[in-house]
Amino acid sequence: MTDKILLDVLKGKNVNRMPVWLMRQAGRYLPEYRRLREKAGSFLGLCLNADLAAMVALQPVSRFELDAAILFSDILMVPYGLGQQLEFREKEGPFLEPVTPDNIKNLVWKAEKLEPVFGTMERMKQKLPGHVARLGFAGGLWTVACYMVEGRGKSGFSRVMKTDVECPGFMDRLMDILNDATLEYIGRQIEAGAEAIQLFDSWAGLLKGKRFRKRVLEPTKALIEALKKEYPGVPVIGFPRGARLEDYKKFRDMTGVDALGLDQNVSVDYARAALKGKIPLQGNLDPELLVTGGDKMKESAAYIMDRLGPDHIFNLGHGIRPETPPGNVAGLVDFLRARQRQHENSRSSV
Ligand code: 1CP
Repeated sequence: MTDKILLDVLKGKNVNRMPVWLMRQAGRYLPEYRRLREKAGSFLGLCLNADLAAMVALQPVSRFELDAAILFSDILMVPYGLGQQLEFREKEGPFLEPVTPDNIKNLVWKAEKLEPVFGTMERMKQKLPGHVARLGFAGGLWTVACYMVEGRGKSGFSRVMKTDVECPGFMDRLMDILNDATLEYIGRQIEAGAEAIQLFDSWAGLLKGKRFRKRVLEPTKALIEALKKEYPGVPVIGFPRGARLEDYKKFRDMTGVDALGLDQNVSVDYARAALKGKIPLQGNLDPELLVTGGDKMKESAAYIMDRLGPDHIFNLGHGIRPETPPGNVAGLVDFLRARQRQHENSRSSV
């Protein structure tokens, strides 16, 4: 056993308490984040300022009793390191100059452009309390390819869906480039101090059947295999958000992930009956419930905890929404801790 309960769960050890962390736990819902974000001038500037980014990563951990801190960066830093033009516009999200068969040759990976991101992880290693696990992350290759080809997020992904059907060779080439860049991006995070990695395949759910296999299952398996060769002791949490239920199962069984992140559309009962057992699960409280808070949030959290815990990694089904009152996050974490103590007491008094 280590003193990091999240790592214990990821390594299959028995634990008496459920680890908790929340996707996007650092971000716009926190006033102290908004202040540092303003100081940095832009979101990209914040990601490339190791001192400020490390402070941001630590903010939620100093407010709430969480078991992990996640690197403060973005999945789109890989396209940035490949030289693709990237801009985060206020309230509109990311804009990239779309990659096409004509300009793909211009993508050249330069890890040195991301030196500050690795510096953020080094600072997290120096500053985080010993029981808090350090998570690194990257986007799933399909999801990052979606943004690179589409050029943006909000308006949907029709261009990349069409390109994948009409120019599969181009997509294969892009995914190969992304595989190599992502491997180094993750490797450098591990060398800087990351103890586990989450792969966010946020748009996995756009695909099904053969295309899910080709763009999600196979590339994830290859990436994890290569990663495990170099860093066998570092667990990987996979998150194929929006995937069909049968695809979640395939993802669990075929990719080599050490834990499976569930979005809020996977029912807890299905997860318990069909997904739980082989590897730890993570998720899947609806982030909307954290916006409303109150008894409904607590009931759903208790349901997840009772049906899936304690070797479950408590989390949301997707990132915290910016409009979430920070008090609700405190309410959730305190509720989980208190309920756990209750369970422990009732066990020890039997
Ligand atoms: O204005 C701001 O301050 C920027 C908002 C923001 C933040 C706080 C963006 C822009 N990215 C991030 C940080 C971030 N992104 C983290 C670290 C913080 C943490 O988790 O605590 C992580 C893990 C991500 C991952 C990420 N970025 C994903 C995967 C998870 C998910 O949400 O599905 C995706 C899809 C992105 C792309 C992205 N970056 C930012 C935005 C607004 C988006 C989504 C764009 C869209 O498709 O609409």
